[in-house]
Amino acid sequence: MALRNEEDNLVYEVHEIVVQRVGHVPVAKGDFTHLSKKVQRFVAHCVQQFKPRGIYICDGSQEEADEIIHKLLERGTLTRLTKYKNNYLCRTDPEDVARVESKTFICTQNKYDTVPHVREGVQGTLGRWMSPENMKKELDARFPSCMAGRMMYVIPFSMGPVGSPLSKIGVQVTDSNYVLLCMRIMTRVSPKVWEVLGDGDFVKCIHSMGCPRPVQRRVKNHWPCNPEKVLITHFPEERKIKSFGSGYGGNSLLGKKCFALRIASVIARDEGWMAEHMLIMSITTPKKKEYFVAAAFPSACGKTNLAMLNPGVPGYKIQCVGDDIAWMRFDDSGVLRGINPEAGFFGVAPGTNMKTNPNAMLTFQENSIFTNVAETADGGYYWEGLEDEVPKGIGITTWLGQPWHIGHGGKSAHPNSRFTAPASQCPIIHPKWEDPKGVPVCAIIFGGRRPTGVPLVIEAKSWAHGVMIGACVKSEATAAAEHTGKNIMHDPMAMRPFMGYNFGHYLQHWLDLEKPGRKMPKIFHVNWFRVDENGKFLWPGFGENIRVLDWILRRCDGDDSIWQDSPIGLLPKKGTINMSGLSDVREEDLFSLPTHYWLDDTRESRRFLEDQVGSDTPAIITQLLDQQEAAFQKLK
Ligand code: OXD
Ligand code: MN
Repeated sequence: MALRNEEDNLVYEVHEIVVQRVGHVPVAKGDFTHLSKKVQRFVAHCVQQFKPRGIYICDGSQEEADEIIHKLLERGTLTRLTKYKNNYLCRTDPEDVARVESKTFICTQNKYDTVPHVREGVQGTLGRWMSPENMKKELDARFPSCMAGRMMYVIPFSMGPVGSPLSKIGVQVTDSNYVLLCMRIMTRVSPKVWEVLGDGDFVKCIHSMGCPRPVQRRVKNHWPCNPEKVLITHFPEERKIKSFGSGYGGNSLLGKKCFALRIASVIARDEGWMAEHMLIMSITTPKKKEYFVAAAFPSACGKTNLAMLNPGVPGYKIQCVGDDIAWMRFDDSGVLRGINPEAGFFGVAPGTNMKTNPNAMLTFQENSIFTNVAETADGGYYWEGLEDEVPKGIGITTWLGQPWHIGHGGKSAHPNSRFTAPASQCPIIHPKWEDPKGVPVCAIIFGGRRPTGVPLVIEAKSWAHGVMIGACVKSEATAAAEHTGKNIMHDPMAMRPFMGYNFGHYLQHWLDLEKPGRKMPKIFHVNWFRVDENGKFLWPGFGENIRVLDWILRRCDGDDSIWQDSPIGLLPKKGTINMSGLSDVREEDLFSLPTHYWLDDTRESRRFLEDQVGSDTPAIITQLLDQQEAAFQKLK
C-alpha cells in the first residue's frame, strides 16, 4: 500500500506484515521457509502433535538471550545475582532436581541391541529397554497437545565446532525457555548450523515440560513440569530423542547425555569412533612438552576439578579441552584425536570453591546460570563449600527460599545444584579447544572413589587389559547419585547411566578399535580416594594429582625404569612418583594390594559381568579376570 504525504509529496511505503504460519500456528520469530525440507517436516510434525501457541526459531544471539532472560526475570523463574554481570539463579520445582535414570529408556526393535543378556532372574542395570510399540503407547499418553498455550522453541545446535568433520548436528524443540538459555551455553546454537546442515540428517530432539495450559498441577517456583510422568526416551535407529516432564539438565539439555553419549555412542559404533563420558585436558611439563589425556570417572568423582586442575607442583601447565564428554576418532596417521562436543560446563556446585577449583570459579563470574543453589544477601551464589569465601555472618536464602546462615544445620543448596557456564570463559581453556581436527590423545584414564584396596595408579598391560579395567570401574555412591542401597556401585567405563547400546557389544567395539598402524593410547586407572584404617585419605588429591599425571606421562613417553609388574597391572616402582614436599604420604599403604581384597574384588567383578553382561561379555575380558584371580590365588 502506498501513501502520499500531502505536504511534501513524499511517498511512504507501508509493507504488510505477513505472519508466517505452520498450520494455524504463527511463527513468532525466524523464517520457516529458510529451513531445509527435512527440518520443516520435523517442525511441522511437532506443531501438529504438540499444539503450541507459537513457533520461535532460535538464532542463539545475545539479543535473543537478553529477551528471554528479561521474560524469565519478570515471571520470577530467574533471579538476577546482582553481585556479578549477567549471572542468574533459577530455582526449580523441588521435585525436579536430577537425572531420572529409572525413567530413561532406549527403544530398539531388538531388545538385545540395547541391553545385554543378563543372567536369568537378574535385574539389568546397564540400560533400560522398551519396545518401540510399547513406548509409543506411553508417548501417546503424554505428548499430544503437551505444549498447548506455550511457545515452541526450535533450536539448531552443533555438538562440536560448527562444521568440524567430528561434529554432529541436532535440532531441539522445547517449550522451556530456561532450556533454550542453557542450550545456548552448553552447545553451539547459531544460524550457521542450518548452513552446515544443508539438506542433511540431524538428531531429532524433542523436549516438553509436560505442562500444557491450562495447567493441571500447581506450578511451583514458576517451573511448570510433570514429575509423575517423566520419561526420557531414545530411538537410536531413528536418531531421535523424546523427553517429557522434566527441565533438569541431563533430562532436558538433550545435546548432553542423551545425544552426545547415548545416541552418539551408537553412531560412534556404526562409524568406528568413540563417544565417551570423559574429560580432555592438556598437560605441559616443565620440559615444555605437551600431552593430552582423556579421563573417565563416574558422576561426582571430581572430573571437572581434574579437567581444570591447579597443579600443586610448580612448572606444569594445565589447559582444559572439556570436562564431561569426549568424542574421539583415529585419524589417517593412526593417532586418536578427541573433541569436546560441548560448549559449556554443567558442573556440580557444592564443593566447588577457590581451593578445589579456582578455574571453575573464575569461569562462572558472568553469563552463567545457577540452578538450585542458595543466594547470599549481597546478591551472590552460595553452596556448601563456600563457607570461607563469603562475608562472615551474611544472610543466606536456601535453594528452597528459606532464610539460613552458616552453622544453621541442613544444606543451603541442593546437593545436585549446578552451574551452567560458557567453556570459553574458563581462564585455562585450551587455545585448540575448538580445533576441528581435535587434539591427539595419548592416554585414557579411568577412576572411581575406592576407599579400600585400590592403589593410587595402575597401568594396563595392554589395550585389552585396559578395556577390562574400564569394564570393572566401580565407585562409592555419593549424595548426588541415586541410591540403590549399595555403597560401591559398578559404573563400567563410567558409562552405566549413559550407555546407548548393549554393553557387551560396546566392550567388543572398544576391543576392535585396536588395529595395526594405530597408536593405541595407554590406559590407566587412578584412585584419589583410598583411606586408612581411621577413614583418613591417604592421598591429598586435587592439585597434587599432577604428580600422578606426571608418572602417567613418563610412561606414555616409554620410560621403562619406573614400573613394576603386579597381578592387576603395572604399578609405579617405589620412589618414582614425585612426593617431594608432601609430608605424611605412606607409599606402602597407597600401593598395597591386599590379596584377600583383590581375590574378592576380582570374583565380584567377574560375577557382575556374568550377571549383567552374560554371554555378551567378550571372552578376552573374562580370561583376563580369570588370570588375575589365578595370580592372587598363588599369593594366598
Ligand atoms: C553430569 C553427570 O551431570 O555425569 O555430568 O551426572
Ligand atoms: Mn557427567
